[in-house]
Amino acid sequence: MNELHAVDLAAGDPATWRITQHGFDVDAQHHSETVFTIGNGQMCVRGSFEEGYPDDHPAAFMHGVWDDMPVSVTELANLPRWWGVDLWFDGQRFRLDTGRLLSFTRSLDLRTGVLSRSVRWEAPSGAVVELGFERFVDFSSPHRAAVRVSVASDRPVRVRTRAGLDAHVENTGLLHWRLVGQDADDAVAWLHTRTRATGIDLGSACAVTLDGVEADAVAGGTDGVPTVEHTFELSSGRTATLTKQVAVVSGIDASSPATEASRLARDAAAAGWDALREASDAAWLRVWERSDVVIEGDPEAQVALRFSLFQLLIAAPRFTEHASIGAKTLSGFGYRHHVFWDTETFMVPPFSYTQPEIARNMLLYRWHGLAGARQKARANGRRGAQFPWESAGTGEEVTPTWMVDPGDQSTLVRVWTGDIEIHITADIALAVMQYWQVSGDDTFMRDHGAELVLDGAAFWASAATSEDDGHFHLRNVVGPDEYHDRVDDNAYTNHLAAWHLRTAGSVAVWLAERHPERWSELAPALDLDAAELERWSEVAQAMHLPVGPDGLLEQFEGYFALTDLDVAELRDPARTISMQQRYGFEGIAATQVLKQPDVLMLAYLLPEEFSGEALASNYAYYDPRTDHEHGSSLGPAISAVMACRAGEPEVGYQHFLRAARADLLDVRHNAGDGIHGASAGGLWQAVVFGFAGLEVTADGWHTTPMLPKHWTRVEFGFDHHGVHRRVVVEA
Ligand code: IFM
Repeated sequence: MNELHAVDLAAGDPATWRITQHGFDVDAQHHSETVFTIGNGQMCVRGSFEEGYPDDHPAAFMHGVWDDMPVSVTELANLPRWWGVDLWFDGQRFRLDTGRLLSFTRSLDLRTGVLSRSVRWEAPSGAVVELGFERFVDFSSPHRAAVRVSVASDRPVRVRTRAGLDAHVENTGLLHWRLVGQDADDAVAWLHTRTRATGIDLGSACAVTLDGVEADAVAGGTDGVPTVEHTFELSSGRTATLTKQVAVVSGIDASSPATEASRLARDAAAAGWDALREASDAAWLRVWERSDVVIEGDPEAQVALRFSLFQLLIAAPRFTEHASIGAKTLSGFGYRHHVFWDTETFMVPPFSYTQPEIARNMLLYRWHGLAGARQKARANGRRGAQFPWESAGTGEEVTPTWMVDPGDQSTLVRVWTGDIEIHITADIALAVMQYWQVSGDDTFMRDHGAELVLDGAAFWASAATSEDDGHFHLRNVVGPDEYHDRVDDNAYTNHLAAWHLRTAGSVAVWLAERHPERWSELAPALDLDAAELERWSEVAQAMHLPVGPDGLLEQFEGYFALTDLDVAELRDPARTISMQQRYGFEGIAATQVLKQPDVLMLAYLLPEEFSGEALASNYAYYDPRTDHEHGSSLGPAISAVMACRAGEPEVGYQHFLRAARADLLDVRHNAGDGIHGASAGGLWQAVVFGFAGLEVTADGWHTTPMLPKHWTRVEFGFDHHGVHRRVVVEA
């Protein structure tokens, strides 16, 4: 088992609501910055220290604040640093790489999103200082956050504090901000910046107060760094507390964001820390009442699931329908905040079931991106809407075309996903249908969902090519298993395309019958007539969907002829790199090893297409050929569900642990780039759809539980057609 990397997941409640770190481990700095990310569904901040540390990756991101970059096209601009507090004791700057660290504890309360840190530090002068840090991002409203620092010393000490804003921030070397204006007085500092390429204005402000000592505040700062400073004598036995009430507002939300941010910060200071905490805590409580999942008998599973839900909840767009959750959430620079199929397939379902308003926002983000999807389809000579493999602010394709080969940093490799990983269009339709099925939200379906499904179907009907064998084919695609790209007739893609076409046919009938006014508006706009609907049904029926003995599907044409690697090598516990790193891109593509479930992903999403026998034969064939340990982080949670469906919950539990540990234990050594959002969403699915076996159908819902043997009870809620249901599964 992996070491707990200084994250102590102690047993028992309230430990199962808390991530605690004892001692500072510089080697795990980037990992712990990710783990201790907090936020409110609009803005997130990594757990970087208030005072900074050499080679830290400090960052905060806000939905919508995109700026251009080379190669990856666009990314969210790292916000001006608003959480910083610099401290000097007897003229010596406090930072953990100086002086002597006597004790360090950091703790994230998942119930309230408050991050706290206690540090006992001996200054180079010999004074022993106790410092307490707390910060939270107000969960009750989009723009506010607060930081509080308390200091006490074992002997009289002269203290200088500097709290402000800093525009000199970067996205791993790239600069995104121009300075527009700044100022500070003895209570408030504010900053007005503008993104360099996209011209988005941002106002940041902080109101600074000091309690427990008498000290004059002085406005200060340098270009791009407005500050409020205090200097005072601190006698031993006294505690001074500095509070920084912060507001960050973008030009997307206000016409004068700097003025609005200053107003919000001053108001927050007048209301005080406790009032803001109360509002924020109450908002968290309301969310947890619907989202929490209780697992009894397994504290590690419990805390890991709450942590995953917490990370999704802070990144999910609660205040806008123009944003969604990127593959690495808002917690790091990984994948440049781009939105993949990870979102609809892995992250939307927990929201559809527990926070439907948020799921709706995420699906509306795709609806707002329809123009980009249509443009992509047209550029490829197709009809309808072809959703981008990676999307950002506008819904246009933003997948980079080349990347550095991780195995050989001097080489570039062509990235095909943006060109031909087309299954995302059906994945989005599936998320729409799932949301509709569980929420019963006909209004969304009438006004937005139907358009997403129908225009996606038009894409499939134009993308599938009719061949002499009498079938329609989808050639030169990438399926979920990216160890094999540029393949023909990927089973996942073909089956989902056929499902999408059939489903769209039913949606068209529903819309025409139930909402004829909307149908008569949409049909001409999307160029839908009887002939087009007929073609959808013809393509779906004649799609090339070969089935082998016992219902075994070939992952793509020619897959079974590839080299079958020794399973022992794949399962070798000593292996620490992915099979692709070991064999290279071309080498692994010549084998049957999978990066992540592909046919089994299909069986997971469309179980009605698999008989019991077909499920068993596909599971028996593909599961052993999957690079579970070092392949994609998207795989393990789905493998957990499939193991349950194959009647093997203990095997499922081993997969579940891989997903549970992805970020908390940094099992892939890349958590520093940000949370694996798909793994986090998949973890909820593993528990709810796998171990608890929840299934919602047109006729209602039921469970077929299959708990790991040491789990004694699972309890969760979900909203079914507006009614909150509670499910309790006991061993
Ligand atoms: O979308 C995934 C893909 O399935 C595997 N590679 C990483 C992407 C982003 O998480």
